[in-house]
Amino acid sequence: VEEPVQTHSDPRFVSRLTKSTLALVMAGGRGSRLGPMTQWRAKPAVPIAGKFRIIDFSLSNCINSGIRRIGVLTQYKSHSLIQHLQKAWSFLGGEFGEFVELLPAQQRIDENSWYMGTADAVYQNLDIIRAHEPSHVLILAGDHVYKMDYGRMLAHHVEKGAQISVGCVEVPLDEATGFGVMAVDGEGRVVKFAEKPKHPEPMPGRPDTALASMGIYIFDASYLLDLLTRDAGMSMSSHDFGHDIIPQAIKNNRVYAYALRDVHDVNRAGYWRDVGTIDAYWKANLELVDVVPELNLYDEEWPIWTYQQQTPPAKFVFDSPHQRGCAVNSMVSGGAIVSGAEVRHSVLFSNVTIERGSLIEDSVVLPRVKVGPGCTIRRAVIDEGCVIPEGSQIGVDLDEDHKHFHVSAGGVVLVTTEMLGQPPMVR
Ligand code: ADQ
Ligand code: ADP
Repeated sequence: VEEPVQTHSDPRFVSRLTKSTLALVMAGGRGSRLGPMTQWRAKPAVPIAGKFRIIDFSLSNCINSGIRRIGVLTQYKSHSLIQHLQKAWSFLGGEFGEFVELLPAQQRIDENSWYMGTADAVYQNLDIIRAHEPSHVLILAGDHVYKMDYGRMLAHHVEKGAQISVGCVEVPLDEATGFGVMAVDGEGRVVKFAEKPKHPEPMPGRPDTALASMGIYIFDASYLLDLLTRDAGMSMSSHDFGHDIIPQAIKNNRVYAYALRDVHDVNRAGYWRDVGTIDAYWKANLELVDVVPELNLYDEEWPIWTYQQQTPPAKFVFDSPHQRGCAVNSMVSGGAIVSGAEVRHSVLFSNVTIERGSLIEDSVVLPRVKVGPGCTIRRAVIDEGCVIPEGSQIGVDLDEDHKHFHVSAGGVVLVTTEMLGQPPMVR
């Protein structure tokens, strides 16, 4: 067991903390607002940004922060997620006490129950947590897209003498009802916490803004064990961090907020997206195509790790005198072939093929999609493995699209294999 860490005067202050922390990534939720996209896979396994899966962001943040003991709690439709974790994240083999460990819903405690709320998911793994003897437990969501140095949050936690820290971010008031909304005192201590309130409270003097929980928490390990054991015995509890544990804890315990963004600190600029809806998912992908995107995937100091299939380079073929093979303002992944077609302001994932005369605009095209000749696709998300027949018009006439596909509130058309009458191709 590590020496207790106290102050910044210890040169290894942060590295001691990260080393003695166990991260638990919650990857079992359904992500139901993504609708048909999560019919075959858990939300953390949804492909994003050309060649990643959503969960790669939280896991990369851990590695880049120096937290290398990680458990991933899986449950719902986890096949694709587990496959990805095994291919991409098994390099921490345990030799140096470092690991990415799968913690499937395993009915360890009660044979009749799968995980209920998020706190229950952690409670079911209590003996595993105990065995690792961490000083702190960092609880993360596997379905957020962001870069964050958890080392700074741990340091803040210890300096404040907190028992729990809650990561938070300012959000527009009209979006706040989807989050845990909190209020803090002058010292940053959380004094109010309402999970998904109907009428969220704005921040003092900021009528259009609310302080939202990112759903990520640091706990002193011994304190977490106590809290969860107590919560498990309460029949009225839904065993959820946002609904039960945090609102209860602020009454008697030292719960502090840690802001992802801080206007006074350039190192805390903080990009964060909960890509919970089709519109948010579409937008988060296309933002990456901006000349200088808010989320820089090319940052060598904070690499996002993933599994990469071996693919040949992307290829652009000039098909006939009138038909170009090109992509502009776009990201195109390996194995893609754009033949006599045009791609504008779009993201093409691995092994996508676009045939002659087709136009793809403002769209997100997932791995192994085949677009036949003469198609127009605008403002769309085309799910993994779809085969788009010759001459299809998607995102051109939304009334027509409504009949066959899923049209989001923001007018983005989602096409899945199922809607095309094709077998699922999710990997
Ligand atoms: P939600 O995101 O709505 O709110 P929830 O559905 O509990 O919370 O999911 C949190 C994370 O845990 C997700 O990554 C999900 O996949 C995962 N998860 C859910 N149930 C699980 C289970 N049984 N086993 C394993 N993993 C599970 C939360 C907080 C809010 C906060 C938002 C920010 O409750 O206060 O504002 O996150 O997005
Ligand atoms: P940082 O300093 O945070 O690394 P940069 O300004 O260097 O950010 O930009 C990050 C990435 O954004 C670059 O690696 C590059 O891919 C892309 N980028 C930035 N400016 C341009 C530009 N003018 N044209 C095309 N891509 C750009």
